[in-house]
Amino acid sequence: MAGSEKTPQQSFMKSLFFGQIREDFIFPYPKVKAETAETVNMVVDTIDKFAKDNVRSAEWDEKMGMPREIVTSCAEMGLLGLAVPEDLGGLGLPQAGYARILQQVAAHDGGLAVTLGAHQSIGYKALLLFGNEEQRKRFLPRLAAGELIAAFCLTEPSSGSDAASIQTKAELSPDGKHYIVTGNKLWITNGAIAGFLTVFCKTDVIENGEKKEKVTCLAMELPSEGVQIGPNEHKLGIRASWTNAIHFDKVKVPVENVIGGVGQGFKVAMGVLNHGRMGLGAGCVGAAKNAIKASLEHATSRQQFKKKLIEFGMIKEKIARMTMHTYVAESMVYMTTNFIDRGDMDYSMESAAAKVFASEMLWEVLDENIQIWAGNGYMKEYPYERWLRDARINRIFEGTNEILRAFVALSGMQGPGQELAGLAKAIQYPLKGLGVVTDYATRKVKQSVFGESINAAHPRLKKIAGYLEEYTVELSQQTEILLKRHGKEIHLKQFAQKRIADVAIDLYAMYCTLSRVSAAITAKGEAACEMEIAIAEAFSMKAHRRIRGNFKAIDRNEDELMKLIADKTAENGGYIWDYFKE
Ligand code: MYA
Repeated sequence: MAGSEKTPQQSFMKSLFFGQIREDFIFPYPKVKAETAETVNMVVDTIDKFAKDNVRSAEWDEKMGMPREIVTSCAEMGLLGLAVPEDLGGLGLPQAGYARILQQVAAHDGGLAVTLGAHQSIGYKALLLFGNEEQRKRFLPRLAAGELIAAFCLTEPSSGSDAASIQTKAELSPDGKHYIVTGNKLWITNGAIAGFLTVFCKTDVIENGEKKEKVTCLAMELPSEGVQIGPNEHKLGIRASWTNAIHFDKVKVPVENVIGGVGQGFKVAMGVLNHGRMGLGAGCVGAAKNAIKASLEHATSRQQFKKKLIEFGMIKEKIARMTMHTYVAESMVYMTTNFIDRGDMDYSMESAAAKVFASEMLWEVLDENIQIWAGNGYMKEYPYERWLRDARINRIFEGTNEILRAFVALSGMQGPGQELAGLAKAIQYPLKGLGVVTDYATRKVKQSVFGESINAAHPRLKKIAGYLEEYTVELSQQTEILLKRHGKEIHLKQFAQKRIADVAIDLYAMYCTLSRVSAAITAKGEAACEMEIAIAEAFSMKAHRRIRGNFKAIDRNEDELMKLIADKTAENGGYIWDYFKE
């Protein structure tokens, strides 16, 4: 579809739900500017050298913490102000450069990546994105220099996925000069070392003459009277990082420290997380690359039945899948960071999709790495069980993959849902609504007769483009069927949401890969891109089978049976059978 044509939403994935392919958003695959690449590559080398001499992952895991001086050394290397503008003391990197560096840190140590990520992916990101000039000048230089370490305080004992339900309260002081904050935050990364907290609280606001409670984001500098930091939590993985509960008892925060406006905190939190999820996705790519290297080390040296492991088909299949999924995840991450760097559109769905794909990819890669290392992989003597423990959190934090799937499905369906509602109204009042009906009808006729076409992909990848053209139109058709079937109840239909989200994530993954491999063929020629082409084709064939299955299951599925099994299991208080008592 031509780039200049009107689209209902300024987001690539949202457009897919209308059956539209905004080629102009994703082709050509973004290229990093030479000067950014130079800086980033230098920092990457520095990290590798530093890690070799200083990162002691096994020891940190065992002792449940890294020395505080490691964070200081990271600050000295400029790693705490990666995206802070240069005039405020940072490296001024775009999101893509930031992500690439976090990717490298994660390749060395998950706990260290989380510490640096919690500081700048989310800890002071609200300030960077929504802070006013005075606030940015007051805090960012010290945050970039590591004088202040930041933490993001959203989660509470009773508020995890449901971020809007936080209870921490900020009340305006009688003189109107301060907010008085009281409440509890849970599992706050960097809590124990933080000097700067981004705290989300409920505040009273007046809207249309009515008093309401809305979320507000506050910058809190420590030490502050009334702040109590709990002990470091015992965790399954990322044990090198600090995770603490934080209690606020009537803590005074100046009103000048409101970030993004009173009552605007939910949007601030979501904006921060949309960025944060890209750092996490990139971290997963870094850790996966490292695991592939480890798997190969064993697969190419260990012999069984007089053959190297890599000569066996079942091991080849694993290595191929690990490489393929890492490449696809990387393609999604850097496509999405480019949306952020362009600054011109909504990338919330894309960043959620990349986080889900990358975190599940890493889990699978690390699991297969242990399988390849087999008995050795299971032993503490090797780092692989720790890698798996470290990676488990990625499917949970910065939005569980379940809540992000629901978000992808419902955000995608929101536009078509509004259009259908508008259509229903327009049909009721045919004269007034003629324009709406004609626009919709024209698009539908065009899509069903001519389909959508992809012109910017390399001709060598025609087959993949063909799948995408077909499935994008089908996504919009199936969305419409679901919306007509369930109406507003679609919010409650999580089995359906999961299927639609999985299709949308697979489609986005295919589009990103198609664009990247097209660019590679154009730059290097087909012969030099044999492996990239194989990855794009193999992934799209696998995704094609999943997508077909998901579409089919929209009408023919076992959802009711699964609900019955779950409900009965819950009613019975667990699994009831015992073969020896039957
Ligand atoms: S931090 C804690 C992480 N917590 C979460 O991620 C919470 C997840 N929950 C949510 O995201 C929201 O509550 C959901 C919305 C999505 C469920 N962008 O009615 P609504 C808009 C833009 O749907 P709800 C941590 O883990 C929406 O359009 N806008 O709201 C630390 C609507 O707008 P409008 C968004 O049902 C980890 C409005 O908001 C978004 O309440 C440390 C209301 O929406 C969005 N995304 O729930 C990590 N979502 O009214 C360090 C919603 O205009 C990591 N909206 O229509 C470092 C990396 C390390 C790497 C290591 C690798 C090895």
